[in-house]
Amino acid sequence: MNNEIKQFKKSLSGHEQKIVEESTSLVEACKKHGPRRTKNNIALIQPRKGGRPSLGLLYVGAYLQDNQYTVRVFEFLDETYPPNVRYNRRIWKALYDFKPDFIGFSVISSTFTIVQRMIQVIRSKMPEVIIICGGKHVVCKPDDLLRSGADYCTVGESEITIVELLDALNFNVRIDTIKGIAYRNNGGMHMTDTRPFLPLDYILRPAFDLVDYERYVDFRFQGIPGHYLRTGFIFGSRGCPYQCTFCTTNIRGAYRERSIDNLLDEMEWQIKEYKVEAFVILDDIFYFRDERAEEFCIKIVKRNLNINFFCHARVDRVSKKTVELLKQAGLLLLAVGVESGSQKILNAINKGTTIEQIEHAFSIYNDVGVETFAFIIVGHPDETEEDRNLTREVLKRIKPTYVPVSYYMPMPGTPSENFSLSHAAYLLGGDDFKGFTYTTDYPEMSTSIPLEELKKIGDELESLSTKNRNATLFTYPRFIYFIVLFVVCHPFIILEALYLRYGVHKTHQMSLLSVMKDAIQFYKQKF
Ligand code: B12
Repeated sequence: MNNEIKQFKKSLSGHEQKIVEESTSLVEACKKHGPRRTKNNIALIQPRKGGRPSLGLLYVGAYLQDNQYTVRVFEFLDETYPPNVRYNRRIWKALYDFKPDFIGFSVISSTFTIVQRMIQVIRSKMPEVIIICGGKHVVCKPDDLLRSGADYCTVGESEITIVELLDALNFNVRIDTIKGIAYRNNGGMHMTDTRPFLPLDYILRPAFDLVDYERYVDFRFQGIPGHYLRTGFIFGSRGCPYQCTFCTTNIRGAYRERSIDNLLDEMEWQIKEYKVEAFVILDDIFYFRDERAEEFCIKIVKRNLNINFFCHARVDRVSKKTVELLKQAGLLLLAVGVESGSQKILNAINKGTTIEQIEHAFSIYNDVGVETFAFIIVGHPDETEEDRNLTREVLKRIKPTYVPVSYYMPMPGTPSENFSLSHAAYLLGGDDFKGFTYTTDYPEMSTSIPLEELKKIGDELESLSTKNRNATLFTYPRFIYFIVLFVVCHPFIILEALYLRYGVHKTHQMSLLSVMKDAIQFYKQKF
């Protein structure tokens, strides 16, 4: 056993060692059965592809590949944009031609209704295939997918669960002993014991080769907001120690960290393999502890990685020394959940921060000269115009670089859901949620402000940014070169985007550049 594994095992607690041993022997046992398997093809489906890869799917893919399953990822595009229907037809054909034994869906709440429809299509076209669902919506509401026709759900982190489940289905092993799954049984849902969390350093890297990761890296403006860099995506931890009422990260989750060396090893690997210039660190909270953030900065410089990065932090955990180190190490943009300028609302969402902490943190960020991405939420049921005025005042005082605004959205399994749905039932006069898509298209679920007005409030707060993130893209000559080339080569895609933005969706952000971004998104997503 090489030194590195010895070192790693030594770093584990007794409990973690037990989990690693159990998981390793389990995976090894499945590998031995491999050659005798009859069902070997698994299709992993991303129902609505975004500008960033779904690493969750690629982590699962890595374990399936490691166990010699034949794995293919199929990424469908958002069909609310008619041109994507043609594109998806090609993906469906590729899926049928692959003749999968298993189909695995990655489901978040905003793609739940899409997955429902896809399961019906698969049930009619490929009745023998076994359908397995995983992902954040499954963590919150596994029965939603089982009642929609899925055979099994893997609940929570599924790297080991998926290997054990497929092995059991291949060799008709009893499945009620497999931790972390749910399935229908005698008319009800049966959920097995919770799968223990794996130490993050033990987990294989995402199987980036299952998607065209080069195209994600080269997407550039879906990377760090306001920047046009070849951008990689990476996790340094999972979960979050906090309990905001609107967030689903912590349902069946727990905050765990990768070692900094393990994280930097993957960064170095992505830089070498994909010529990554910058990273979006996707953690819900990356800058949590000063000592770990400082270790990260010191080692990045020591390893001479020379990259930029974007990460998340909290206003109640900030030291000037660490922020200075983060800037020197390549921090380009720091995302912070400000959420509201009203202490009443901060308490209502259980944010655990104060207005004083917000102001203190931003005085440090602005002193050090770190660009900031200040998340704001509008539309909380208790929010009044006076609360929104407080938010305006605070934003004017703290001067964030960018102010991305989202609408208070009741997420399944979160405290916010119980309130909003009862409120929604009153609004909608009944409890038929068929049209409900858990996307921001339905803020009425939690506030009595009409959508159009809420969007105007959102735009007005967003205009309190000290910079326009679209405009900063023009500081990159490569972006200007790309835009000019795009306009010359793809005039019809731009006209299509104009028609869809002004003719069909009538969305509120009418700036020419947002239309251009749409057009580029349409075009660049088709890979
Ligand atoms: C990257 C990301 C995106 C990307 C890609 C999203 C995607 N997954 O499709 C983009 C930028 C497109 C995106 C957009 C949005 N996102 Co987002 N996003 C994330 C983020 C930061 C990381 C996801 C990830 O890779 N996690 C890491 C892996 C390890 O965790 P995981 O995904 O849960 O995967 C594990 C298990 O769930 C399971 N699993 C997952 N998939 C599968 C599939 C199979 C077959 C199996 C067996 C198992 C399995 O195994 C995995 C490994 O253990 C998460 C936050 C987070 N911490 O997860 C938010 C998150 C998923 N996003 C969220 C939201 C709300 C959105 C938006 C609606 C935001 C908005 N208002 O517009 C949009 C919707 C876009 C859409 N496609 O409809 C919420 C979802 C909440 C919910 N209940 O669904 C999250 C959880 C943020 C939060 N804290 O609330 N997002």
